[in-house]
Amino acid sequence: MTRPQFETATVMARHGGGAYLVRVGDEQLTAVLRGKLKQGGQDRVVVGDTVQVERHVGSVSIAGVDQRRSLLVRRMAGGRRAGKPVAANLDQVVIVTAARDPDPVVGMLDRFLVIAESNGLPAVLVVNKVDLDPQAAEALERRFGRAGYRILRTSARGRVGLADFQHLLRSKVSLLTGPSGVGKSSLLNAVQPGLSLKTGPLGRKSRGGTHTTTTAEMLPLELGGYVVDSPGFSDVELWDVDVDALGGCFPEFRPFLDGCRFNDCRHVTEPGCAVRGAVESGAVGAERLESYCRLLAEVSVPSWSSGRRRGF
Ligand SMILES: Nc1nc2c(ncn2[C@@H]2O[C@H](COP(=O)(O)OP(=O)(O)OP(=O)(O)O)[C@@H](O)[C@H]2O)c(=O)[nH]1
Ligand SMILES: [Mg+2]
Ligand SMILES: [Zn+2]
Repeated sequence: MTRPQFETATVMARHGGGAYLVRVGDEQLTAVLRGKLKQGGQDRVVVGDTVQVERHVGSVSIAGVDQRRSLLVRRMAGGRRAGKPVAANLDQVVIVTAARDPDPVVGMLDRFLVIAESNGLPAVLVVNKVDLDPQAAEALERRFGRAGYRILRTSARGRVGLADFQHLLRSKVSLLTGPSGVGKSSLLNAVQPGLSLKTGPLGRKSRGGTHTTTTAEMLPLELGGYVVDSPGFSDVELWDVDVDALGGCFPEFRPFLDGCRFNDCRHVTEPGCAVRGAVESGAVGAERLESYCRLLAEVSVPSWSSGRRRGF
């Protein structure tokens, strides 16, 4: 008997029923989970995974998953204990917002930044549709720039900032996320027209759009690297971050965390809080502390409690 010949492949998308679109070199194949892997459930293999595949006559199977460099996990508080893996082996999270149409919701952007931070992934903000409202971009730049984030201004329609956007994606594995209708797919089409991603007008049903992109799919970029174009969120589910780790998910708080009088300071009402002190001295933005407090209230509620809806 000959020994199985494994080939290394990258998982590009998940079809239903334990089948995945994988890429071996330049070849795209449909592969199914083999034996033992199947028992782990569908979450055992996610977009971005490096897997070992084996070719058979008429089929390809996934025999193993390589160790992951990173894993973006979405945890639903009060739901299943284990988080739902979204994508593996990401280098960065690119959070896209629009300057207008839909209007930016800063609390939602804070929430996404925290998710990236809590997963140990660098995050970059892209403000798209600057053609519609350059001033909105400036306000976002001030707020998030002060928090230490890099912000790119783009217009897929007006072809603004596309070289920077390309440079951001080059040779990296990026997750593109952000509300529905902000132009994530349009931006990708603008830097690589061959992708021909479906884009759509804003839906009337919800302010957040109608979800033109519906599944996370990894796309190879001609400039090198991959990008996962994920469906936009109109309502971010609660991502459960450890209460004690939340402060550290706000990069501009970090220099002050050791300065609080109490080791377990939550930066809410404690005396001698260095983070609140930094807000008073203007080193940290008050709005970011407000976002922090709102998220803290969410993650502090016991998981058995209901009514964990947030206010935006
Ligand atoms: N004015 C303007 N409109 C844009 C720009 N980029 C995209 N749009 C429009 O915004 C709408 C939504 O764009 P999409 O690319 O489908 O948005 P998306 O973020 O991929 O949305 P989902 O797939 O639903 O998450 C489309 O009508 C685009 O033509 C831009 O830079 N300026
Ligand atoms: Mg899209
Ligand atoms: Zn404190």
